[in-house]
Amino acid sequence: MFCFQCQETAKNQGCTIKGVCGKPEETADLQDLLIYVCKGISIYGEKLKEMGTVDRNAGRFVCKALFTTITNAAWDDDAIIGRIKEGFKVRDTVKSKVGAALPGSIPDCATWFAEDRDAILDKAKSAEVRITATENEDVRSLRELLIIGCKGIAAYAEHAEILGHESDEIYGFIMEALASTTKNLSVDEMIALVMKAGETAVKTMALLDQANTTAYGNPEITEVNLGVGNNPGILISGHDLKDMEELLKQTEGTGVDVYTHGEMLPANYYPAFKKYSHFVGNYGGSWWHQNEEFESFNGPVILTTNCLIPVKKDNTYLERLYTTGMVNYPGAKYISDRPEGGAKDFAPAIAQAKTCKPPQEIESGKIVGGFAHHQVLALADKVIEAVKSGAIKRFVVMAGCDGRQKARSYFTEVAENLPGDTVILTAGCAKYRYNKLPLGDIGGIPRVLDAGQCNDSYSLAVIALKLKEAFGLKDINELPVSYDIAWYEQKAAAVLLALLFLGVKGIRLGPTLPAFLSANVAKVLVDKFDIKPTGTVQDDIAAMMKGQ
Ligand code: FS2
Ligand code: SF4
Repeated sequence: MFCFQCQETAKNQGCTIKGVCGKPEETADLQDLLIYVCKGISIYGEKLKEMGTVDRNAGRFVCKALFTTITNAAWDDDAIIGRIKEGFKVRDTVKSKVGAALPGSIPDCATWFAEDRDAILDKAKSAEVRITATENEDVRSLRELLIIGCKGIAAYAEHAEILGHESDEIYGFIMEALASTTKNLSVDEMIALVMKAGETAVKTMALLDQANTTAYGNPEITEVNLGVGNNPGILISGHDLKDMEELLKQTEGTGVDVYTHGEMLPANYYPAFKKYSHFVGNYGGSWWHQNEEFESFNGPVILTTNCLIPVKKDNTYLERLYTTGMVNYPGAKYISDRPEGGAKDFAPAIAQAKTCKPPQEIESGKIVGGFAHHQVLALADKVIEAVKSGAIKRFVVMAGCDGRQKARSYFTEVAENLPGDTVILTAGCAKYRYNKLPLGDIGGIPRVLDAGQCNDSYSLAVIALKLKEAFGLKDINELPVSYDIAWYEQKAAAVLLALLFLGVKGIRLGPTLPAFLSANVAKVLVDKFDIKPTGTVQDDIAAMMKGQ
């Protein structure tokens, strides 16, 4: 195996024996093979696009497949093999639509086929399927930066599709991008595709924002309860709001309460969900605390997307662990896709919840969130006035992911030590490093404004663009906004590319720069966008306060 797609990769170089995340070699190889098959589909998909059609079914499949390979999502080899086999059928269909229009030599990824499990496992082990099959380090870096960005885009596109919002442009680009990694392109052509991935990431997050807010209303300022009630509960984690909707409907009146975990916290901010009295609040922190928190929750836990981490030997919650969508785990119960026009069936989890003890309280009190673009823009006059009067000197965007590494205490310390006239804009699970600190407010504006999930980083971009307009500035970089981004997995890479596409310069990225950036590719990003690694808390705060 060779995997370097997340921030915790071994020695910040690559996992080669087993993932630091716990991903076994065989699973990693199968995920690479799934990408390989998607490249084959994309070769035909790109040609079909040139002929004037984007095959939506292929676009949907490729998004699901890329999402499957995101860190901490799919752990069940049989499920990944099933998806590989499904990929052959999708490829055949797109190929038949292209007909004889594809001349020249076709790469192996577009023709290789196997029925047998062992043959699939053998192929997964072969060197040609691996990331390291691209020998030149810089070419590999640019290809993988593109694929990793596309994984994030694909996850967001999949969420939007579930809510009935799709875009041929997004599907078409993802296939163009995957197909490009089978060609010998110039460095400039590869960089152009990476930038186009940033543009597509913006469009995809906008589409998802539209999908979420059309279905569930605009997030609004909300106090979220951190304590527990006396009823048994179901804990729902991940990013899928449609699953949240269906679970709330199906649990209503059953005596079973619903709590969010991790990236599902922002569901508390949506009007369509707040109306349910059995939706009690949020339980626990970010994804990497789950071994303890799922244990003490006592009731069923449903993972709708990443991040799901391996169950430890002394954990007892596997028998009440449910997965759905792209997430799977050996021994956990899988909730199947919704039938056409129907809903997923959460009945087994609800029935099990009734036999469980109520959650054990691990904290109490409330936190405030719900500052997506619509809510912040409703407060625009107040915010602009606070900036003009000097009450707010600077905004610091601290969006992104949380993770296990000790060095991430940097983000808590930055939040604690930023001057009292600064406001932190956050989104994603990075927020758990500081969203429970008593940081106060500025004239009623909380000093931590949580826009929502990692995809809601889009909201932060909308807010920045509106502020630029309100202050009559030409360049987004003239705003009193600094970016101190925490990354972990591939959606954060898509968000980063989106910010670069929007012209944001001087982003600090930590706790380490991605291993998938070769020295030369990192240099291009530094020279072009002034990206820098996070440094010490004091130096970074001092520099940010000077607008550096
Ligand atoms: Fe956090 Fe994990 Fe949101 Fe990432 S829960 S690191 O997948 O997508 O952010
Ligand atoms: Fe390693 Fe991260 Fe890949 Fe897991 S996802 S194998 S930790 S690089």
